[in-house]
Amino acid sequence: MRSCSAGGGPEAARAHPPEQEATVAEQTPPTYDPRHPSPEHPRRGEAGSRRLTTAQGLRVDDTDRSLTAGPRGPVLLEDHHLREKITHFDHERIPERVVHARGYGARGTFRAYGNAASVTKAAFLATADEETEVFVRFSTVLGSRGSADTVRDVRGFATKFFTREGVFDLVGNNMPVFFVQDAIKFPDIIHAGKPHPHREIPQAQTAHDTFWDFVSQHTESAHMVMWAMSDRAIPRSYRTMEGFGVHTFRLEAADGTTSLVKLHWKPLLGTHSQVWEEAQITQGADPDFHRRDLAEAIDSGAFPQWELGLQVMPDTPDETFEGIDLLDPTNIVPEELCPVQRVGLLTLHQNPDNYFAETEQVAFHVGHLVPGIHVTNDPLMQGRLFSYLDTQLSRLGGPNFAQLPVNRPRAEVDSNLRDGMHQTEVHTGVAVYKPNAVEDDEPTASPEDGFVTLPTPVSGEKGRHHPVSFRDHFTQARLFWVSMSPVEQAHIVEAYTFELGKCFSQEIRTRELSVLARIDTDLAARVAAGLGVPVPPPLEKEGVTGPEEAEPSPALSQLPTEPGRVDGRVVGVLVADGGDLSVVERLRSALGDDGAVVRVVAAHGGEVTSADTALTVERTLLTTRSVEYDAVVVADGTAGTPAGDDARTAVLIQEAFRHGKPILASGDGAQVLAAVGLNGREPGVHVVEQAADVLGPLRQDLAMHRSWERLAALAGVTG
Ligand code: HDD
Repeated sequence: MRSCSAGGGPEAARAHPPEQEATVAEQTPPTYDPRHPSPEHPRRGEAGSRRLTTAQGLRVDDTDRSLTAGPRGPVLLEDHHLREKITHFDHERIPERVVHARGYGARGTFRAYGNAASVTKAAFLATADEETEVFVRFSTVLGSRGSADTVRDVRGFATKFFTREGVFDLVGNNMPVFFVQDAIKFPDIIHAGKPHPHREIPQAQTAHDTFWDFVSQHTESAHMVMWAMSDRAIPRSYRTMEGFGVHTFRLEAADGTTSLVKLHWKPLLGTHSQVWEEAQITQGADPDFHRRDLAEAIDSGAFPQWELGLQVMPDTPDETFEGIDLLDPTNIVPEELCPVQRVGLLTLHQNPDNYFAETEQVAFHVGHLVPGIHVTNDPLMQGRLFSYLDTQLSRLGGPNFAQLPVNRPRAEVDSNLRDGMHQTEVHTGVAVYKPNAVEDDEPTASPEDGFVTLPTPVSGEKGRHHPVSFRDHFTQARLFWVSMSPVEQAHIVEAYTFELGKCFSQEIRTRELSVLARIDTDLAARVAAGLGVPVPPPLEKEGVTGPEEAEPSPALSQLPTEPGRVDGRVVGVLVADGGDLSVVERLRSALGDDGAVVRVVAAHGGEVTSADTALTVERTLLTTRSVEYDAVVVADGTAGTPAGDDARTAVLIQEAFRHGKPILASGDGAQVLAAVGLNGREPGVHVVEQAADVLGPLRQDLAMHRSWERLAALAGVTG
């Protein structure tokens, strides 16, 4: 079967002898795959029988040479394959998300424990052992789609639950509060944080004048800014981040009782971060650090897991709890006041097959709710209910984005929504209205088990209000500050000093320092000292109150209180030809079952060999950097070799040291440490006699994430 219009000639005939052609039946995938939603119209054939075609299914004879009039003649307009190929390419990009443009997704399942039934009738939460498919997208907020993963920023944590009652989207962040209380300010805070419009710099960061100009004047942001300056803004991995629904939701149980509820994701690997210098180096050494980490962990079977947690509070008329206004999204409810109850387990076990089709086209919306979960009058949440649908219309080019494979509900869809751009359904029937006598009034509404909005009372005068309970801007910022350990406080001081140090306007710096002075005098004094300026008096602002004295909330600190899991942790082992290579095998067999990865690092590529062993080199000193590892081991036999003597080895060890990572040396590896001034008596640095002795201290240190004692000492604080 040859086509004249595709330019088939004798050559093409030779390329496709008739006996090798696959039949249409052979091209049909055998099983239904939700990502290829139309089994009648398969896009791919079986491996080994795939043929390049045009968008119309026409087989292409040659995709590398345009149709020309003679070997040196002009290209002909009639070459449809050329025009289709170029036009399609020209339109490959869609507008990136205005915020959260840089993201990475994964598929998984959510399994309910069933104990949430007393709080919500949502089937995916209330039914014990019910499994629900999910798609999760993690993101940074400010950077463009091609920006680096490890910038200082808030991380998005958006989860799409494909429940049997419809799609529920939990569009959260890795921080439990937000910068502004009212959605009307969202464009302003984002404009202030994004690159300056005239030069479009700086990319993906808040360390510039417009951001600090905004937040120092909108002091409701003080609490969120404190989170953004903390280690939470530079996570070690998406797998080690908490997630939060931020707003208070109203949950409804089967018996009609309602509660005010905050939602949390608790990572089973613990909550861990990088340190700032490490995050900065990672931006250059591996801009894809977080997406690579997640993809590799899933590929290797170290599936990341989070428990969904609920803080359940009484649904009182004033919508407060212990004096905290639950409609103000700049407030948390400390876990010590209202414990987080775990109600289900999220497991991410599958990477997307196609970044664009899935991660880019997934469309979340705060208004995608299921029976048993309701929104509240939080003014930030109310604005979001408008924004997400609106943005998908322009981002995805029309109202039918729910039909894209990644967004398709698993619950049956039977609506009277019709037509529009990119309609892929072939709707049948004529009665697309209600009530209708033509088709038995179907589909019918479900007043009993459909989504029924709660009849919550609404009253008040129209106006642009500023409730008194929204005016305390500082108590919770102070609460966060006093809940941090000294080393975490030192990191916060460093972050404020870095960011304000990047501002050019002295007025803005001084104004922000006056905000800090209102939160805590010590914090303000330390940042001012770093900037080399005097501490201004605490900010005075009409109509703004706080801080009240606040009890610390230990749950906010990230310092581990006990050893954690080491899944996906990476240990770099520096080895040399002729050295003791046994340490690699020992560590692999001991840590491999826990999902940790051991990488061989050497001076050269290929293999390193010793008497009876040969190991494949995975990283050389040219291709690696310390940020790739959670711990560094220097094997016996490395001293005096090109690996041991290389200046980049010294940098690797010095960086690992500054970033609080476990460092171990066996045998003469001690001399390599000695060359950078380490003797094994420093916290988290171990010099052992032989390879067999490495494992114990390494496992212990990895499980605590970092040497906190060393990080504290480096920061000049104790504890
Ligand atoms: Fe938003 C995307 C989280 C406030 C408007 N937001 C977006 C994403 C996350 C959040 C995780 C990325 C979703 C994805 O991966 O596709 N946003 C939040 C949180 C907020 C918040 C936790 C406060 C509690 N957002 C917020 C406000 C507005 C928006 C107040 C507007 C009034 N957000 C958007 C948006 C985005 C978005 C413009 C951009 C792309 C998209 O929606 O799909 O509509």
